Amino acid sequence: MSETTAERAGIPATSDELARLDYFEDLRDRYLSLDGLDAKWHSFERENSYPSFETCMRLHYFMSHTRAVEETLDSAFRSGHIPGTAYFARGNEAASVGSASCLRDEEWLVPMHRNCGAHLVKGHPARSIMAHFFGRMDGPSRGRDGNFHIGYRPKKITQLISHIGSMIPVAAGIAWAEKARGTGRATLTYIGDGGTSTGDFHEGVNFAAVHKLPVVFIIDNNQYAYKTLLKEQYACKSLILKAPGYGIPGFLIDGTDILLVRKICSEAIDRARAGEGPTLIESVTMRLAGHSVYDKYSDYVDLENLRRWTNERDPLERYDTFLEESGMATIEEISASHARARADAETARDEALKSPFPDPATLNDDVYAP
Ligand SMILES: Cc1ncc(C[n+]2csc(CCOP(=O)(O)OP(=O)(O)O)c2C)c(N)n1
Ligand SMILES: [Mg+2]
Repeated sequence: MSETTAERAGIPATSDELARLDYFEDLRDRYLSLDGLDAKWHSFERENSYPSFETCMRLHYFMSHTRAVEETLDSAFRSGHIPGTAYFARGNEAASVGSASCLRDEEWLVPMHRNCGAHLVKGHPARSIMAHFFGRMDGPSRGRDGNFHIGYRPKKITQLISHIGSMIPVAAGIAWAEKARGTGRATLTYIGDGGTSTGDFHEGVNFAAVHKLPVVFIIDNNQYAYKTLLKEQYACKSLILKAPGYGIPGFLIDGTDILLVRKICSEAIDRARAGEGPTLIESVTMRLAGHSVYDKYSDYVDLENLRRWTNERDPLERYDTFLEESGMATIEEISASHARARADAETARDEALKSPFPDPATLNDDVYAP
């Protein structure tokens, strides 16, 4: 089926619709675009957005590998191999893999703590990520740090600053440098729904908008900031309504649909490369587990909402179903991809556990202390 002109152009969204916006119900097979105060619904015609078989299966492998890496780390934590704590991103695999898969090798990825999939698809080996979590020498910080406070310079992935919001001005700064050098390269970064309440978010997005910088901002709206609910986080109906305030285009999408994430992000990255400035994308998912491994999620989560998102919007299950129903892949091909993704995660864990701990005598090496 081909996309009609009306679908491409969009159907105006009324202010009444925007005031009643429901992330679960209203983003079924469609997305919202905002160009100034011009808000439009677009239906998503998956049939027009099929990548090649190889790309489809590559995306599948990395989504499955992301989940396998995080589940392997979760059991390693329970076996006592991870000092401190660990944050995982069950439910965010499509948003992370779909977006970061649009970047070129020479472009910078500026991830947050729920973007394991972005690390993996950009080329950060699972073995390095795991060695970092285990506090070993083969991790990028050589045992000095843990959790997702991690970067990987060989693949142009920045180290994460723990203070929420701080990476937005970093991404804007990288994009400013790319623009000054005339490289034509885009930069991609993420922020949580909670992170949008920080001053750094405002400063970074505003600066990028004013200077038309080649950067794409993805708001990973997973409906919680630790225990803080969305209604306690912002008073507008959706975070995408902030885009017109900055004078940049905005898109509100279902972040559990990898083909939609790929379409919207690749278009935003192309605009950045072409010198057309930043884009704000609100990617809605649900954090399908606790804030961290020690969090008693069931104490405060809306269990009915969690059940809906788990049953109907698990990104991996949605993509498995799509691949099979569209005839893109057979059940055997899908199962083989899952098996390889898991086996690779387990091999990475075994290899990472062979890496030594740092020598205590070298504790202060490479550590900045004024
Ligand atoms: C300035 C700051 N305050 C608090 C924290 C502790 N903290 C780490 S993650 C997190 C939740 C952030 O929520 P959100 O931005 O929605 O991201 P999510 O964890 O949901 O992906 C908090 C409060 C921090 N790292 N930095
Ligand atoms: Mg959040």
